[in-house]
Amino acid sequence: MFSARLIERLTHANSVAVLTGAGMSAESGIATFRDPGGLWATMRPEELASMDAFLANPELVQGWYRHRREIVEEAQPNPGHLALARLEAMLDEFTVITQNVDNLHHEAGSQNIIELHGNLTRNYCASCRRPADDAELSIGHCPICSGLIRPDVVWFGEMLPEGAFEAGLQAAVSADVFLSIGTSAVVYPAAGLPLAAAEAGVYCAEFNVQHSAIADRMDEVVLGPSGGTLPKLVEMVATGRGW
Ligand code: BV8
Repeated sequence: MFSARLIERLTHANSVAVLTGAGMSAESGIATFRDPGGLWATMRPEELASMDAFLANPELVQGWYRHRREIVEEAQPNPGHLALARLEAMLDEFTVITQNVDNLHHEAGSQNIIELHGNLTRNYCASCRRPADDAELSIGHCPICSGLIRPDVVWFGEMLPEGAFEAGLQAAVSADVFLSIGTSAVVYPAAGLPLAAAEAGVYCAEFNVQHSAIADRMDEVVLGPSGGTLPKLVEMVATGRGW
């Protein structure tokens, strides 16, 4: 399943960075974006995850995010999320760089998390930027300035949160090992992180159920659901580190 090289490197690593995508949460029952039956399979991203879509039809977009938030609130971290939190506890430096907006890494106990695309459990007013709760997302308008309430996620065409990508890039290129987990690696600038790590000579492994767009740039690809492969990996590393 995974090479002795990967176990060896993780056993002796000081610093590890991981990039996670929707596949990380598939086994928590949250649909991915581009797999058959995924969120985008029935609609195009531009239709819902963009400022244009929001301004054109705010009720539709607000309702979609409220629906996704309800799904996320029911979802639990899966053994893959828990394995990453366990691995973090063993290492001096560990960074979870996530594209996911489902809050599951936080709920799993991971500490050092960079949210590249925001977090679905937060909303704010698009005009005065005051934080808003889900009830206000349902009502749709800010009680202070009557602006539109939106989810705190990064839409297509929007900049990532200030400094998030830069922090993720720094973690990726300075790691001893970089894992790209459950991402199709088609969304930029996030998908540039595994490539930057590979360029910097970091040992890179992809964990996916199929080869992603960047698989051939990785040192190895571990095929299988991450909820199964990550706990096995971490168990072997824990043994190697005497944990
Ligand atoms: C920006 C939040 C600067 C909202 C999301 C042309 C070329 C290159 C780039 C572009 C281009 N045209 C436009 C761009 C830029 C654009 C982009 O990259 N577009 C792509 C689609 C071509 N990027 C942007 O707009 C970004 N901003 O560039 O700002 C800028 C600003 C202004 C003007 C110019 C430039 C902002 C991107 C953020 C968009 N927001 N989400 C929401 O969630 O509603 S993106 C969305 O896709 C999610 O965040 C998601 O995480 C992300 C990536 O998808 P994945 O996570 O990889 O999920 P996917 O379903 O694709 O894949 C799942 C994978 O899991 C699969 O590989 C599958 O095999 C695997 N899997 C399934 N089950 C399992 C599994 N693996 C393991 N175990 C399992 N059990």
